[in-house]
Amino acid sequence: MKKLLVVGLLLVWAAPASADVYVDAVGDLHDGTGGGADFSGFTHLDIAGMEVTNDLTNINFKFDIVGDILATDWGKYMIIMDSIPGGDPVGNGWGRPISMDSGADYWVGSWVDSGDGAETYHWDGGAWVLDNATWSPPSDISVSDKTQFTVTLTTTLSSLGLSVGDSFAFDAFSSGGGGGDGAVDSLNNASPQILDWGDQSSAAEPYSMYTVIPEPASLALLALGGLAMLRRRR
Ligand SMILES: [Ca+2]
Ligand SMILES: [Ca+2]
Repeated sequence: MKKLLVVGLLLVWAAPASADVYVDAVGDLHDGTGGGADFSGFTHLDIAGMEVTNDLTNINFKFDIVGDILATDWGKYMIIMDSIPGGDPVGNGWGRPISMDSGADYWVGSWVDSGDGAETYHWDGGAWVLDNATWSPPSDISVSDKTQFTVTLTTTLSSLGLSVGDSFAFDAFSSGGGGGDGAVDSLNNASPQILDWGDQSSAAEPYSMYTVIPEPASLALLALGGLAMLRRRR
């Protein structure tokens, strides 16, 4: 029994944090061919992928970006979510020309300039409501990590109406600082999402999906419990 316990504890300790990884094309910003804007030099707006993780309290969205977001720091990074029936099929929390045809319920917007910051919104059936903002503490959401090529947003599950076992559909975008700037890149779309700054676009389908998991440590402890029971049966 003691040996099994030790093995079980080592498994808990060695278990890597699991992450759901989403991959986007690199170099998929419109280059101006045939008109519109040439975004191709804005590699800090080129999303390479995203990793999503959660524990029992928080959910983390880590954007992987092709270009250096420290050297060029005006990028805006956003997430649109459909987690419950209904929602807004035409807009989002920031009033950007970005939508989700299935009906958006939550919106996360962030910026890596001006000292970094982020906000969460929910659709209340008639309007978008700001729930959390880093500029108005206490805030559930934060820019929890930023490196040359990543920005990680952490917020509470409850701020997005989520509990363990819930699934939601989402897309993630990059954009510029203008209030009318659209989705220059979409995580879900391997082709250029828009041709010019102000173009309207919808979250690309098929949507990315994420299911809120029980804490990995809890799973490991459950496995440990199973081992102990097997041992007892013998
Ligand atoms: Ca991309
Ligand atoms: Ca894309």
